[in-house]
Amino acid sequence: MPRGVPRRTALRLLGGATVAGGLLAMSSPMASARRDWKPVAEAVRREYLWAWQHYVERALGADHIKPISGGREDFFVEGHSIGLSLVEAVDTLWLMEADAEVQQAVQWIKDNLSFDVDAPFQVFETNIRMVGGLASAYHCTGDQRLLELAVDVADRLLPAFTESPTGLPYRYVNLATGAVSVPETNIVEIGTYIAEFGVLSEWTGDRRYFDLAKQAMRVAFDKRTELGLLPHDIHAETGEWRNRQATVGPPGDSYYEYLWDGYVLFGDEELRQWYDTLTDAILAHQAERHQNLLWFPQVDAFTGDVLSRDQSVLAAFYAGLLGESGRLTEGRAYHDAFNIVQDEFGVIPTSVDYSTMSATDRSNALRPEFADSAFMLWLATGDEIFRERANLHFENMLKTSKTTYGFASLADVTANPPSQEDTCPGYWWSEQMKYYWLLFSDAQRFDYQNNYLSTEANVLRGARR
Ligand code: DMJ
Repeated sequence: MPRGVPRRTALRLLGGATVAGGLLAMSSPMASARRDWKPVAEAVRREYLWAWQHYVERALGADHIKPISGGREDFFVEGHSIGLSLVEAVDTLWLMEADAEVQQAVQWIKDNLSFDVDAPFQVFETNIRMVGGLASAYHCTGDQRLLELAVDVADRLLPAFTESPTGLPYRYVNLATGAVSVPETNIVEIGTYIAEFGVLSEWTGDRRYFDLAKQAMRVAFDKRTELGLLPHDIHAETGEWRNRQATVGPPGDSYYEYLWDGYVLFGDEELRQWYDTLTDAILAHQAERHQNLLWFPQVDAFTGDVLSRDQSVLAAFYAGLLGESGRLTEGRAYHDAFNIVQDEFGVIPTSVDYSTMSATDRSNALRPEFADSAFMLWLATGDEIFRERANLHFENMLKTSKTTYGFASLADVTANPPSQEDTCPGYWWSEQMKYYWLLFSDAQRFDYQNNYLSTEANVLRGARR
C-alpha cells in the first residue's frame, strides 16, 4: 500500500480487499465481468441439502437445529417447537427442485403442525415466518392443506388487532385462548402484515386480513412528525409515540418495506403515496454522506438531529428497497457503503459505527440482508456486480459458519477464525440460501419478471408450477 493512503481508502481504490488475517475472500476488481455462475448455484444447492439432511436426522420438527452439537432449540415458546426451520425451508427446497425433500417437509406439516398452543406467541414473528412460510409453501406446491394452516394461524393472530383500541396490534397473543399482551410495540411489529395477510385475503376472498393490516399502517403514518419521519416505538393502546428516534434499521425497517410491497402486490395507490412521502422525508432528513458513502444514521424524528451513527446489518436491506422502488442511485450507493463493510470485515458485524468503521456489535446471526439487497438490485439492474458481492457473502459464510451439522451464527466476526455459536436461525432456511440460489441458478421454477418475496423471503408471487 502506498504510504499515506489510509487503509480503507486504499481498499476502496482497489475495489475491495480482505481482513481477518487473510482468511476471507477478496472482492474482485473485475466485478462486472460475466462468468458462469452454475457451479456456484450447484454449491448453494449442495450445501443446503447437506444441512437439510442433518436437520431431518437430528432435529426434525424442532424450530432450530443446533449446528455444532446437533441438538434442538425452540424459538417461539420454550419447550414447544412448531417446526419453524422446516416451514421456512419448503419454498426454498421447492425452488431447488428438491421434490423428495419438499414432500417430506409437507408430510411432517400435515401430520404434526398444530397451532392450538396455550402460550403467548410474538405476532410479528409468527406472521412473517409461519403465516408467510405456509402461504409460500401453498403458493409453490398448491397443496390446499397448507393454505388452511396459514389461515388457521392468521386467524389466531387476529385478536392482537381486533382487541386493540387503536387497531395497532399487541406484540403477543396466546394462540389457544386469544389473550393479548404487551402493548409497548414498534412500527415493525405493527406494520409488517400486509403481504401475508393480503395474499390470504386474495386467496380466501375475506378482506379482513388486508384491512386490519392496512389500518395499523395508517395509524402510524398519520402520526408522522412535521419532518415526515416516524419514531420507531409506539403504544398499541394509546397510539402515542414512545420515543423520538427514527431508523431504517430495526425496529423500523420492514414497516417501510411493506408500504412499498403492499403497493406492488395489490396495486394500492394509497400505500404507495405513504411510502413515497416517508421515503422523501428519509432521504431529505436521515441520509448522510460520510467519506463519499451514503449512510442512514438514527435521527431525532422531530428535529432531524443525528442521534447515532451505528448502522445495523439489518439496515442493508434498505439498499434493495430503494432500488426496487425507483431510487436506484441511492440504492446502489447504500449497497456500496455496506460493500465497504463487507470488504473491511469479511462477514459484516451486527453493527458498525460508520464514522470510525468500527464494529459496535461483533456478532452476526447469519444475517441475510446484504444478500437480500444484492438480489433486489440485481433484479432491478442486471448488473453483475451484485452477483459478485453476493457470491463473496456466500463464500465468507461457507468459510466462517459451516460446522458439523449445519451453519452457525457467529459470536465475533473479528476473531481469527470468527467464533461460532451453537445456533442457526430459522430465516437461514428461507433467506440467504434462496437469494443465492435465485441469483446464480436461473431457476426454472421462478418467474424473474413477475415475483414477490416477503421480508422473510417467502415467495408469494412468481412460483412457476
Ligand atoms: C428476518 O426475520 C426478516 O428479514 C425480518 O424482517 C428482519 N430480519 C430477519 C433476518 O435478519
